Amino acid sequence: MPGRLEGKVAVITGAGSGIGRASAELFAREGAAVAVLDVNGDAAAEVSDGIRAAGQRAMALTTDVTVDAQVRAAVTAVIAEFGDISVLYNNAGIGSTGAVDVAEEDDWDRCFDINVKGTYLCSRAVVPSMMQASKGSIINQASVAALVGIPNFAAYCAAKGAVASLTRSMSVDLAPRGIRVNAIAPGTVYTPLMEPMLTARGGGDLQKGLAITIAKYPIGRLGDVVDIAKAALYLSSDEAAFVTGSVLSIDGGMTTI
Ligand code: 1HS
Repeated sequence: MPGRLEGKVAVITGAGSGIGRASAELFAREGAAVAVLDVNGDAAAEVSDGIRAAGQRAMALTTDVTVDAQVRAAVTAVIAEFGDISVLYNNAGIGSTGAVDVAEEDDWDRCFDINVKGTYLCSRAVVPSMMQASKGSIINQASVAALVGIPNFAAYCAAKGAVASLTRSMSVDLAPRGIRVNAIAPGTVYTPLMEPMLTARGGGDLQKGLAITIAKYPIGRLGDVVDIAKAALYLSSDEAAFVTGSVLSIDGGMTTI
């Protein structure tokens, strides 16, 4: 049976770990040639090597999504290796904690640089390739923090809100060119990105922070990286041909209460 992404070329940022890694592995199993981008080149190489060892197609690129020259070089390398890009998953992200009165300016800037500017730079670099093919799917990683207020997350809420708004803006501009643009708004997924926040929430106790956080989720657990990867797979695939401009909550009901 053909895979759901057969014939597609997918670029995934922040794919050396967490949701990005799970998505890279899932997309490759579903037939995509996957470019694994990460600022941590060793992590990207490990993910790419694993995919190739399983007999699927992948390449690794060391890429800081906030540096335009690196982003452009990566996109050029992917097109040279695999051809025009069909899917871009702007997954690379960083957390930032602190209410507005204590949020550090450096953290604020870094949060916006990676989460928002990185999404812009990668999209800008990839869109010409998608226009060439008159089709494509871009998925931006928003968050439940784009939809509801999360205590002590001022910069993060603001940045993810910007990602959701950018998604809607991109979707109207790019729809006439055959390019769909959607965002995923995950609830908390247990990844390395989340550990400092969970530990802080638990007053220095990771397990306590986890328990406090799980209590916010009607479904009774946090997300798993695969929960989010499956949503990204759907949005990447032709099954989502009529879906653009959406912000898809994958959050165990967290934003309903
Ligand atoms: C990090 C991820 O985007 C979720 S933001 C924190 C939400 S919650 O788990 O504190 O309800």
